[in-house]
Amino acid sequence: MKMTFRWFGSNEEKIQLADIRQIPGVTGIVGMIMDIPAGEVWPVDRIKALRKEVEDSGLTLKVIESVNIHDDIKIGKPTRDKYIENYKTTIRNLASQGIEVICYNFMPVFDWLKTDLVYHLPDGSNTMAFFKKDVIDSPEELIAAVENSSEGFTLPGWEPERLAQVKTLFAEYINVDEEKLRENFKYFMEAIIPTCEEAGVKMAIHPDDPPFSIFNLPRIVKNREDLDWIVSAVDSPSNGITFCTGSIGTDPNNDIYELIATYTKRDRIPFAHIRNIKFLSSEDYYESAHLSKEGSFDMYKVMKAFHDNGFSGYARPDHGRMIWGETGRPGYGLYDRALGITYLHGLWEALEKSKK
Ligand SMILES: [Mn+2]
Repeated sequence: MKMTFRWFGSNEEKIQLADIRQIPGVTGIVGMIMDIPAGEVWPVDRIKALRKEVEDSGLTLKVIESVNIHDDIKIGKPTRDKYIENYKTTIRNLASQGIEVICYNFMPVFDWLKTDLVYHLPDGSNTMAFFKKDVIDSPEELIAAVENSSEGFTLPGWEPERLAQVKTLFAEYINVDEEKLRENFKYFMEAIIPTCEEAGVKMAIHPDDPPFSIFNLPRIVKNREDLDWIVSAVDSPSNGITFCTGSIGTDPNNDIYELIATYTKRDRIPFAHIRNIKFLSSEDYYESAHLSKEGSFDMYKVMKAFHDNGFSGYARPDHGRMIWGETGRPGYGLYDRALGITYLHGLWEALEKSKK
């Protein structure tokens, strides 16, 4: 396991690379370039500059999260071929700078969804939460609510250029059901995987968050059946999964320990998001501290499933709470993610040593 920390770039962050460097056991950054719209080529010089900045701080840049997929690819419009060619160029450009893993998702219109970005916990900290009853019927209203509580930060997956087109996009997805979305996924993967194999890059799809349909949009990364289909759609080690416990695990029917074991064994998890959540009902939850007893997952079992099946990929603690008065981009503070990392390392060390 190679432990990393997501960082949005010096123009986007209060958190300094020098601070991340001091978290024990963190070797690398999960990077991104936020101002490149989906569909455009990532220029080599931009990637090189980011890499230099990260490496100058004593960290590595091996994982990018995310290179977003243009909606024309997901919808299957004739223009998709142009965007697929751009994506292939981006893959080559990233590989030329040492990138090994690209995290992405295949969710229509927008990315992850929480209904409360500042949910207060009894200990005085706050965190993100999801209450199914609060999923507002109109996407516009929901977007306004998210924007109002994002503390002024651009949230990954909720970029302004994307939100501006929401209405148009909804209309374009009217004829895209799950079957059609799968077809379009396969078309995309068949086109890019040879490039990935050649360049030595692994694609790692992030599960849908939440793992069920919202606003009647199709979802194809929700459960074991979906994951099985995805990894078989194009059978290549470059077609992998970002195993996110806090997304796929929010459906209580998904046995995350079994899923981790299955896909680690098959060498299809190049990247993992490891966090805990606390269920308040079978549908509602908040993102708890990482500790098993603070949430609903057995984090020892999570780490054991990775460990015992030979996980050697990149991992990050995913989200954290806001603690000690920290403010910033919801889910992405410094302190609680650092605590999470240290705890995950503790579990890992115990697993390593008890093996002998
Ligand atoms: Mn995640």
